[in-house]
Amino acid sequence: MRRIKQTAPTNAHANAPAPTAHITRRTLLGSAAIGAAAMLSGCDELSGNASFREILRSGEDANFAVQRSLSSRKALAQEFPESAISDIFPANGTRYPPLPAYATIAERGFAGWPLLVDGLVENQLELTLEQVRQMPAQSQITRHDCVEGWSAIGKWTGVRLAHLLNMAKLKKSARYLVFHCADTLGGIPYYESIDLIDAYHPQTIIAWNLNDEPLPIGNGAPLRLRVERQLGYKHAKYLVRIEAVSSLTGIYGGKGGYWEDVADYEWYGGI
Ligand SMILES: Nc1nc2c(c(=O)[nH]1)N[C@H]1C(S)=C(S)[C@@H](COP(=O)(O)O)O[C@H]1N2
Ligand SMILES: [Mo]
Repeated sequence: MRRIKQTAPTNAHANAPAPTAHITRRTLLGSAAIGAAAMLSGCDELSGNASFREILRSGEDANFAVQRSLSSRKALAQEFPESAISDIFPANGTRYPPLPAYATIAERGFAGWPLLVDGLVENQLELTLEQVRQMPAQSQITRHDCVEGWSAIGKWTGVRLAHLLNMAKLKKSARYLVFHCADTLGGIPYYESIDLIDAYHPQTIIAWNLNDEPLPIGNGAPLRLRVERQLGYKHAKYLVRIEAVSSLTGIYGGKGGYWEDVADYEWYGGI
């Protein structure tokens, strides 16, 4: 941890304001009135998971604050019409992973790019890009908000993370998904993590297209996470491995993400 803290972050994030300072909370407020019962009935996939059931039980102890935050976590991010898509979708953070193997596979059009789903799963999945692209796809036009103060609207196409998790079958002890990336910033691997609420959220996808074209290298080719209720830094690019874990302790710096480790960004970067 100390080693990481002493490493100077390599881009403008070092000078960024507190991650959520300028982002409004209206999306949370807008859904706060939805009752916990309504939220639970739409929650089949999650309710099959033992650790999530425990969270729900703690919510049943008349802890209204817990129930309210769970129901707002289920709300959808705003979607936009095609006409709202930004002319240019910026690339931020890593724009080209420094690993030599990345350049090699990029030259082959990412043929055979591996995606491993492992950790606390019954069925480890060793997938290729081609297999992932064959999976049921959905598209969504959403706004990406970076803490550096820019936003852009893009159309993302990919498979629901829930689909992959249903194939892999999470063990009861799984509570978080860790997203391992092919790039490093300042020599430190980029990674991110989310909980099971976001993992099964209907807009959480592993995307391969941006605006109906394969992801540009700057935007995370060939696979990236879209977790639409959260800020830009959570959307891991250059995805090679999804690991189910019971705790974030001991994973890299232990705070659940690259920017969380090096600059104390909030682990839940809600928009
Ligand atoms: N692997 C990886 N993922 C990453 C980053 C990165 O540097 N490496 N930067 C993050 C940040 S801060 C933002 S705002 C978005 C930028 O996505 P974009 O390049 O498509 O705009 O990716 C996020 N995911
Ligand atoms: Mo960002």
